[in-house]
This record gives sequence, structure tokens and C-alpha cells, in this order.
Amino acid sequence: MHSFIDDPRLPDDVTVADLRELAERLARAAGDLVRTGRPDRVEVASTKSSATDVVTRMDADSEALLRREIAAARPDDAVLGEEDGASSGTSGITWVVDPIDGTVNYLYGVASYAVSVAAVVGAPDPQEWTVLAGAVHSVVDGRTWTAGLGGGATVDGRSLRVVEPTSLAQCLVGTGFGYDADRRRAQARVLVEVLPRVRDIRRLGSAAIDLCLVASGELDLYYERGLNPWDMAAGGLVAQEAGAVLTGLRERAADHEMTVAGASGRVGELVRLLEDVGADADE
Ligand code: LIP
Repeated sequence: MHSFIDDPRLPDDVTVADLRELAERLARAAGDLVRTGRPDRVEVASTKSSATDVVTRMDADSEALLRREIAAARPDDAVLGEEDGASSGTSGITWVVDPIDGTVNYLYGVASYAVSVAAVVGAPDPQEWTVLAGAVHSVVDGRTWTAGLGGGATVDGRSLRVVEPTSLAQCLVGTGFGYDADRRRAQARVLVEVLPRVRDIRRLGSAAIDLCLVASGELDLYYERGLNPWDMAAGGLVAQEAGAVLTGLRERAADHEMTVAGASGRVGELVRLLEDVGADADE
């Protein structure tokens, strides 16, 4: 297993454990803001890729807090955030943050939304970077998943290890849908093929939490097309460090085209099914 203790990309002044502790502190601090600052009626501040791809004032405030805290703790690091994009750094470490993952759930008050914080080296290309540490803080129930590369995964300090279900038909599978109508139509077509072959489907609305639920055994598998790097950077490491496989389709790594996560045997079955039904296309 690669040791980042002697990796030249890791600055001398920090360890993976340090980054993991900071990621947890950052995710919890932003989560506290999101929790305590949620108004009775949340307003849409703006939209992005479609009229349903919403941004709230709290998305912006949460990311601003994350950026302030990162600048205070590690001023030479870069940041890539969902709302304010990329800011440069000189240390080689980039913080990849989603200030509220599950924004529509936050807007409606549905209890599945999180703050996701990851530290990577090798940015800006997600296909080239390595996630060193991550934390996902579930705002409503207060749980926090963390992971460090080679250091395992925990939820609220409890170590996690995925268990292999006996068959695909026994698997509880999480998924999600995009904001574009044509993509949603294609995703529904894929769902028609997946649903009868698995135990059941859960569409919980936050990729970061979905990936962490795979790590903690509350989902057996997860797949989604169209994730952004900040949706999956921290949760993907948590899943991997809990023993799950994180992959794309057709020998690709997990990326915007497709992300699949779960115990190795069952992931292979789901990957083959998704490939057969063309789940990495919007036709
Ligand atoms: C969300 C993802 C979720 C997906 C939603 C949305 P956001 O991210 O975490 O998995 O199904 O459509 O993209 O937009 O709330 O940060």
C-alpha cells in the first residue's frame, strides 16, 4: 500500500492524520452553521444548470466559512468549492468542498444533507488527483464520517468495514438523478432495469451521505451518473477505506460519467448490469 509519509507530493509540515483531523473540524464547523442558521423558510438565492438546481444563501455562507477556516489553518493550500470554484495555492494540497451536499433536501427540510470536505494532492484534474483525507458531516443527525488514505474509515470514531451481501438480489441500492430532463429520462430507463434485480432502491438526495452509508452498511451498493468532484471526493474515500470498491464503468475510474460503490463481488455484478443497459449515456 502506498505510504504518503514519504510521498514528495505531501508537504513536510503535514501528515494524512493532520489533514483528516482538519477535514473533520471544518465539516463539523460548517455543519453547525448550516444547522443553527437554517431559517424556518429557506429561499432560493439562485439556480445553476436548471431551474431545479438551486443555490441557497446558506450554500454560500457555508462555503465562505470553509474558505475562511482553511485560509486560517493552511494559508498556502488551494480550494475547489461547489459555489465559488477554484482558488490557487502553493502547497500542493487542494481542499475540495461541498458546503451543502443535498441542497434540495436542505431547501425542503428533508433530513439528508451534509457538508463534505476532502484534501487532495495532484489537483486540478479529478482523474489525476489522490484523495488523502475526507470528512462528511450529516447536518440533521450529526453523524460524521472520516477517512485518511491507508488509515481506515470511521463514523463518530467507530471503525467501519463493509460486508458482502450474498447476491445482487439481496442488495439495498442507493442512487440519484440529475437536474436535466433528458438525463432524468435516461436515468429512469436504467432504473427500470435495476429495480427488479435488487432488494430495493433508496434515493436519499446526497451523494456524500450515500457513499458513507455504503461504508457503514446502511446501503449495500450505490451508483449515480453525473456527480461533481465535490459530491464524491470525501465520501468516496470513506467508502474505499471501509473496504468498498469505488469505480466507474468500462474500466474507468469513478467520475462524472458514472460512480459505483460497494463490496467487491456485488459491485462487479452491478457494473456489468449498468454497462449492459448503457447507464453511462443519456439516450
Ligand atoms: C446532489 C447530489 C445527489 C444528486 C443530486 C445533487 P447537490 O448534490 O449529492 O447525489 O442526486 O441531484 O446533485 O447539488 O445537492 O450539491
